[in-house]
Amino acid sequence: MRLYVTPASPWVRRVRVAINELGIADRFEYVQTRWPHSWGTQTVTTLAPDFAAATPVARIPALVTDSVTFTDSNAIVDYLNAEFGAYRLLAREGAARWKALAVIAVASGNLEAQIMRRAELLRGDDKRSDDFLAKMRDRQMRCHAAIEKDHLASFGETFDLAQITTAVACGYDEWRYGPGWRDAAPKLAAWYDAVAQRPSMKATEPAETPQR
Ligand SMILES: N[C@@H](CCC(=O)N[C@@H](CS)C(=O)NCC(=O)O)C(=O)O
Repeated sequence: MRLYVTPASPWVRRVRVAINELGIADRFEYVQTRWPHSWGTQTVTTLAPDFAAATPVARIPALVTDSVTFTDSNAIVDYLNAEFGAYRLLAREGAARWKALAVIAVASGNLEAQIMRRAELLRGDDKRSDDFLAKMRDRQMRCHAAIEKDHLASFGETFDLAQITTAVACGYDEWRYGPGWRDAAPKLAAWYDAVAQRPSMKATEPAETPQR
């Protein structure tokens, strides 16, 4: 299987953490993608031909298997959880599934805000909207606080997809925007400091995307 990646992407990271937690990292070929800083607002015309051919969405992660191509992290982790994880990272059905999906939706909303904020920042001083940046930051802080208030106490022993997505949202915020998020959710920050030591998290710490 071929997984298109970059070390800066939190969506890629949640897939890679899931892969490492499932112990199946050696089943994948990891293909590094390259992006110009204009990716946030302009069509990227310099994508490698194999990547462009694999995904009309032209975003990462994308997973190419012998039988199917997935162009979204949710579809990828759903596939890996079912095919290789015996539903260990996300319950197949029932209350446990709905509870996890509720957490994932908040953590993903947080990640979307962080990526939109990043794209806006890349537009440059003269074009960016301070109102939009503030709106995204407010969403991030609300999401961190809501996970702390509504979900943290019920996190179980398994570092599952709900926890993985939450940890990746914390980690990206810290890496891109600094420790300010910790004020919004100090208990979540303490939890994050512990799970950030897991080998799956250590092996996938963010780094800047190679430029093209
Ligand atoms: N909902 C998608 C989001 C994927 C996404 O936004 N990826 C970003 C990298 S963090 C990307 O490829 N952006 C390039 C672009 O938008 O042109 C997922 O879960 O995979």
